[in-house]
Amino acid sequence: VKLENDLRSAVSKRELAVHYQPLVEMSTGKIRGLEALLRWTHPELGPISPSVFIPLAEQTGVIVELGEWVLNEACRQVRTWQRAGNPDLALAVNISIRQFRSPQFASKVISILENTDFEPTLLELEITESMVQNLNESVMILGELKRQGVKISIDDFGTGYSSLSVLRHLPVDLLKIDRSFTRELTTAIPAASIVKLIIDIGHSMNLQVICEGIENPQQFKMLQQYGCEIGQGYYFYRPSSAEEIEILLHRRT
Ligand code: G
Ligand code: G
Ligand code: MN
Ligand code: NA
Repeated sequence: VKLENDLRSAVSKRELAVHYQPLVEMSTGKIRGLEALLRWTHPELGPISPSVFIPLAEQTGVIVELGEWVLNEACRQVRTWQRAGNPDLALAVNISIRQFRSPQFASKVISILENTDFEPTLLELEITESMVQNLNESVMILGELKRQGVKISIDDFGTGYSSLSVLRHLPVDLLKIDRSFTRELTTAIPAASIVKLIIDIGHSMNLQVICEGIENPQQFKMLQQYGCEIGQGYYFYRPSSAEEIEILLHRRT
């Protein structure tokens, strides 16, 4: 209960920060976008992992407020980097299920885009297959966002039970192949075959395919051969603070 209350006040106490991890164009090494990743430094306990506090925020409903804060902060920040010489820089933001299903989710996203002067086609909302429990409902929520040009990305793709049905029914733009596949890419034959298959299905549906968790040059080379166009992982860049990202972008433009 303590941690739960602390989380409620974390926003106003400025204990939260958005970090960013670059998404890299595999053929050129260019940074084509950034994934926003929330960080919480508790005043007594120190850094708390999002895999601990996101589920907590989800259970208590704080995630709705927290999610709005992240989206607003990340749009504001990335907009300044777009203005400073990276006009096509995309932003990927994780959306949790309770946030996705909260009243007015789509209209809140749209008003944040307006308030931050952020180009809708440069925003990629990351949802997971498991969030799509009710296809009709999801199609409605996503439809409103799609009409504005917002992109939809399926995070952790391949780990749910409904991958193909999600692709068949939802207006998806990007697939992010889960890092558990990348990890087994050079060691287990089924993982490599599945990754190649996902890349091919994605391309045949005109989707962009992102591979997560790339950690070494062997994985990078193999994915390049498979035709994967976007990569993310420690091999390229770790998630970093806004200050570090700013230096990185400045050096590269
Ligand atoms: O960055 P890290 O690997 O520690 O993140 C752990 C998990 O927390 C990941 O699954 C990531 O998607 C999730 N996460 C990070 N930031 C956010 C956020 O702003 N909103 C939501 N809903 N999930 C996030
Ligand atoms: O669930 P989601 O894909 O949003 O999770 C993103 C998380 O993955 C981030 O919190 C980040 O810390 C983590 N991550 C990013 N790159 C790598 C990587 O190369 N290896 C591992 N193990 N984790 C990574
Ligand atoms: Mn993600
Ligand atoms: Na993932």
